[in-house]
Amino acid sequence: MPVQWFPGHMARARRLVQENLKLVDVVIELLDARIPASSRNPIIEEIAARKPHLVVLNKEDLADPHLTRMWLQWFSARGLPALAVDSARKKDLVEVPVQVKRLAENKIASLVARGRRPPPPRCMVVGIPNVGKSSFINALAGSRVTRTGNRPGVTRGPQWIRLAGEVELLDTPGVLWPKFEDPRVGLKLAATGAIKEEVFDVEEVAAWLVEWLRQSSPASLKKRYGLEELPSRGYEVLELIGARRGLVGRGGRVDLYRASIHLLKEFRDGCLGRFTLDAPPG
Ligand SMILES: Nc1nc2c(ncn2[C@@H]2O[C@H](COP(=O)(O)OP(=O)(O)OP(=O)(O)O)[C@@H](O)[C@H]2O)c(=O)[nH]1
Ligand SMILES: [Mg+2]
Repeated sequence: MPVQWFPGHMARARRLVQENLKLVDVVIELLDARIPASSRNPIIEEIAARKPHLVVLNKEDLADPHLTRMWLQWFSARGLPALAVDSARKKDLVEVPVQVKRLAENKIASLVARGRRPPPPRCMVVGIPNVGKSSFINALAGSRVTRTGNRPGVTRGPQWIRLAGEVELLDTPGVLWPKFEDPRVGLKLAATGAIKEEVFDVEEVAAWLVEWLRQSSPASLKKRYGLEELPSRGYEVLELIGARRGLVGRGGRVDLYRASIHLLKEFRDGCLGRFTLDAPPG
């Protein structure tokens, strides 16, 4: 069953991003460093291209550092300034206002040339659900000015935040798009937490992720769950994980749903290691 999630509130959020574009000088596109390609919303990408545009790979702490460096090079080779950050680490964010001001330079210069005092640059922070937009803004502001949560769909409406006269930021609700052309994009978005669990088959996504891990880093799966051998089918690996963790139901059989939830949570929390599911093209 392909993963898909584009409810009415997301269509409204997409309109909100479109409507607010004219009010802002810079668009900050937050991507998930674990899936820099799959977390790029093609609709947002098109909207953002009309303004000076900064790419931020968030949750850098959960991604493979080598692949993050490659992705940063990939973006800059395409003329897109890009930074990698962990929104819980303040020092990662010092470069953000610097880049924003640089991107807003032309506008500031034209206001100064007309004898006007330029207001702080205005930025809209956009990205998929749960990528960390509100956390990123709170970290920049140095306090909890906007609500966050470890599930998609926390921010429901737009919210302006001013950073000590330096920059103004607009927090927006997470937006996906109506159809994932490649079904693997849906699986990766579900595995990393951008899609709410009620709308996808948790066991299917966990089995896919386990197969990916078995191929990319079998040692981390074996070590985390004390397994000597890994069966080739994802569901069989999940059975072993469930048995190891005592996630059994009635009759002593492994509860595959609970094993799947457990694996997804451990992956998202970084317990298995730092992984990037998308490699830069070419
Ligand atoms: N490890 C890690 N977790 C992060 C980072 N940034 C945010 N998070 C976590 O990701 C979850 C989602 O954060 P939010 O800031 O609410 O995400 P959002 O993009 O505003 O989500 P919506 O408003 O639902 O679209 C929270 O549990 C945060 O603590 C980061 O850089 N690293
Ligand atoms: Mg939010």
